[in-house]
Amino acid sequence: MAFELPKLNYAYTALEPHIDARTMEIHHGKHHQAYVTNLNAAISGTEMEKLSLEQMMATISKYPAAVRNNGGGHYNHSLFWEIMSPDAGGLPVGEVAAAIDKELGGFDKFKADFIQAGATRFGSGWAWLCVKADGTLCVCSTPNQDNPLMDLADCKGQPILGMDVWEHAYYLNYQNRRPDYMNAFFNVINWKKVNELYLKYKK
Ligand code: MN3
Repeated sequence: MAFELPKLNYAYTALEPHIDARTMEIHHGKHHQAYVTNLNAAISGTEMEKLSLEQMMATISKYPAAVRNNGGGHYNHSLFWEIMSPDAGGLPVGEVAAAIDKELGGFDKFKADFIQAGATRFGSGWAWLCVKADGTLCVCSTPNQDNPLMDLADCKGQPILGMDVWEHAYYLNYQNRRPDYMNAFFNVINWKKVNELYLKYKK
């Protein structure tokens, strides 16, 4: 079964002024669509067609670079659209808020560490908040379209929040100012959704 570009739950304009409509339109309609198209082309007619995206990530070291890059791109962006919302921002809610306080030193420390993870990712990549195998939270980053579900990743876990720090995520509005974009991203984080994912994946 071929993978498909997921629809957004909000309009391209909905995250303004933090993320502008033109960036959203190109990011979703062009970049993410290209990952989906290229992933489908890479797995067409192979055994990989039978795998779920999660199964593919877990054994990604066995597969060609096109599957790693485009499969990761499809997984990462699908999560990214879900954990943003126009009526969002503010502080974490629910059980994930308590876990951030207990395990990551509180919201301010988490935010600083998360932004630091994005800022120190040279070139392109992602910053993550993950649930580790032992059920605790961690902050880390991965290069390119890798993610912590991949068997070859340096940091492993189930991502429940991801921030895209590729230039295509912010360049039209913020040019080279990645820190400004990362701070603005905190105004659109859908903490209700992040908490749902935390409850789903925490052991
Ligand atoms: Mn992107």
